[in-house]
Amino acid sequence: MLIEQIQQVMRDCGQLMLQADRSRADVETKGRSNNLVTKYDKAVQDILREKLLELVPDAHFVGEEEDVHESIASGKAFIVDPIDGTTNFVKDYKASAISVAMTQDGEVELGLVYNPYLDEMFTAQRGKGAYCNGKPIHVSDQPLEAGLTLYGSASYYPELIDDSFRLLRKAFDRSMDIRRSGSAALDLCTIAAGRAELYFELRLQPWDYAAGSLIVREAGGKVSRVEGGDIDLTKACSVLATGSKVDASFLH
Ligand code: 2AM
Ligand code: CA
Repeated sequence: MLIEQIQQVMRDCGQLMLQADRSRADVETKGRSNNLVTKYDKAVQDILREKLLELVPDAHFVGEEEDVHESIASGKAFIVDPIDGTTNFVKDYKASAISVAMTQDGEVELGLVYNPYLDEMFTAQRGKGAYCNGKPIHVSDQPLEAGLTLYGSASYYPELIDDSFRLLRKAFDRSMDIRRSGSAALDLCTIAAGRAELYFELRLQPWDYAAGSLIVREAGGKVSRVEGGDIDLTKACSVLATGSKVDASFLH
């Protein structure tokens, strides 16, 4: 089955991440000095492009490290982040993941996020539930007062930092505590698995959230923009994900 074949490709890429010689990772900056890319981001993306297009030859391919982003509006497309959490990868913080979504006519049909450090493979097919290593997962049914808030600091966008911390303070006041992982894809899977109740970040790219958004929804959670309205897979937008008993309207 296609979803199993994709998982195998992602597990192989995970081995490459685990075995990486980070002293020779060729760390470069893109734009601001905190926006990093390594030769491993590029190597993993090259493998994903080759192997995924072997599996689905007529699909378009959109990857973080690609210069040209093909259209996802019609037909099949892969939206791929070879290493989500690159700063963590460079620091050996061990919280990074490979994220692969497959869309059909602009809608996510398959979402997979693989965390090689914990050997956790999160998967979802539209209408068929969400799984971690083959076991069904569900979002938390706890209210925020008994919950954890995850957030991304939008550190790449200076104009958003004040707003991020203002909203964080509001969420902090309403939850038990806060956590910051540095990988949006893993944060979304953490919500899907019911390990935390609320996640937000004020600007992400589609490859950061395409797969994770389906995994959250299939696990019974809600995904929207922080300000309300649906997320967009064609351009950067904010992302809010919550468990089933969280009222996040205080963030709008
Ligand atoms: P990345 O590690 O793949 O670059 C951290 O706050 C999250 O923001 C990570 O998932 C990171 O993905 C993502 N992110 C969003 N926009 C980014 C940008 N312009 N540059 C780097 N990371 C970005
Ligand atoms: Ca990345």
